[in-house]
Amino acid sequence: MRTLWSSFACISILIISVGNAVARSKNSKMPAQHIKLHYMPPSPPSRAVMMAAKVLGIDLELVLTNLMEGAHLTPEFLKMNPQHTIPTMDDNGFILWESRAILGYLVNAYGRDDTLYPKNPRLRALVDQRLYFDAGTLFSRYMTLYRPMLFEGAQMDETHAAKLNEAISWLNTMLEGRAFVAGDNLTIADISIIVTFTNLEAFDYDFSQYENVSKWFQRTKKALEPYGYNDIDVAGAQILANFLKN
Ligand SMILES: N[C@@H](CCC(=O)N[C@@H](CS)C(=O)NCC(=O)O)C(=O)O
Repeated sequence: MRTLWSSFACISILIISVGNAVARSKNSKMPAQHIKLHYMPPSPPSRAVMMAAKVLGIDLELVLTNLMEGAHLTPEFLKMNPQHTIPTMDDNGFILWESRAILGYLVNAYGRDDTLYPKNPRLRALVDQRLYFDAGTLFSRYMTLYRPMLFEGAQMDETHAAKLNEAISWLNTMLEGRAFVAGDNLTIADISIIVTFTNLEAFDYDFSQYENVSKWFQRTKKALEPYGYNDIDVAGAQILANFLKN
């Protein structure tokens, strides 16, 4: 496990430009200083935040936080985030963790409009419902199945796989008559949820029987392609897939 992550150890801070210059110059709401994001490339919630930042045209200062070397357990990191999780955001001293909260904050603070996270109470409630479903059910069931396989060398547990399939079937129903998970356009809920499916695809997990989900996955991939889908999401999932195979 150490070997996998140690290849990242030499990089402490990496700044990438995730904006587009035109969007940035036109948008007076852009942060005065780079927003720092403590992350690791394979971390699914970190990948969601990085893609959302790209969609918003925000430049992130990516701070590699090597979990395998305990970089999240140092006194400095724990002072910032006692829960020691990545992603953790530092926007000029404003610290926030929990990827879905970060996604909402970035749109509220820096979105040129509210498309990604609507202000309309009912539209927003649907996005929130999908985000809570993701955090509490979908991603949680994915982790229950894959954490032992990734980190303990366990075999696939069919009971846990059935529970994950049940969650995917619920998402399939939520997508009935909708192009994206909460309506007709891409929102932060799609960005949060897609990382799980990118992992499942990289792990050769078959979810093709869920037709709405399969079509949504292709549609959302296309929508996010200009915003680092391949470089951020697929590349991160591939690191995990290689880890799983080894
Ligand atoms: N619900 C959190 C999950 C964060 C999380 O568990 N991140 C993992 C890496 S993907 C982590 O930091 N693990 C280290 C730890 O919990 O000590 C989110 O969406 O941000």
